[in-house]
Amino acid sequence: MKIGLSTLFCFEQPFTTMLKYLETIDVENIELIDDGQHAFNESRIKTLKETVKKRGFETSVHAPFMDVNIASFSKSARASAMLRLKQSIQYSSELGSRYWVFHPGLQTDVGQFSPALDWKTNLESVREIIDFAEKFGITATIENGLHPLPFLLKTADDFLRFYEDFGETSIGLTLDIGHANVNNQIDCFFEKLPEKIVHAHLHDNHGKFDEHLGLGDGNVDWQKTVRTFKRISFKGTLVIESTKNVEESIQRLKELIIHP
Ligand SMILES: [Mn+2]
Repeated sequence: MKIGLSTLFCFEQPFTTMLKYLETIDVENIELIDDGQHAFNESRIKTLKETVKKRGFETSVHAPFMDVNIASFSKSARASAMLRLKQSIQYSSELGSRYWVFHPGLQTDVGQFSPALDWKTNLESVREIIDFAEKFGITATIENGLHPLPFLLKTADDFLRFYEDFGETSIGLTLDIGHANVNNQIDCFFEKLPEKIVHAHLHDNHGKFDEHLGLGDGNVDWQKTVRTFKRISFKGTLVIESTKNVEESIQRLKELIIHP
């Protein structure tokens, strides 16, 4: 298991500030966010490639998520979301990232009247995304969403249905522990989908909303969680996605991995 850090903790700060953080962080993997002030472009990819090489980081990328709904009924909105995501896949491939993490589609206002169409659109978009990513030599992985946002995939049972409907597929799951905690689903994901989990996001909360706290600052049982990742022989990266107490979270996770 490797330790990673998401740049979510400095997402509100300029790209150049994020680059400065990259000079000092001591982890194996960095998860970059292709959105907001940190959105990729040709020259940023060049700079990031140099920094990543110099620091010896592996990278993963969090796909654009702001106003992106791959299950949208609006043809133009879905097309613009897909275009943006495909551009992100191309940049991430240029960067040499292994995983590219994206969010499932959201139920729209009309979706409550035709939930089958929501579900179908989401499946079609996911198929298109993983095929496109494969062409660019990068692995797309889908993340569990959370309540109260109307994500189509939140619970382990949602994912079981998703995998069943999707048929033969190699798409892996990015298990977001913080999201799963809000949905009271941590144990369910480990029990029902252990072989699907390829990547993980770690942050804490009190089980009510998505606080993105440091590890140990909410009610997630981190010792049990890290032990479970070991038990299922998880080979991927545990990416800390806290926005507070980031250094403390890295140290805590290192200790938990050494002395589970
Ligand atoms: Mn996440």
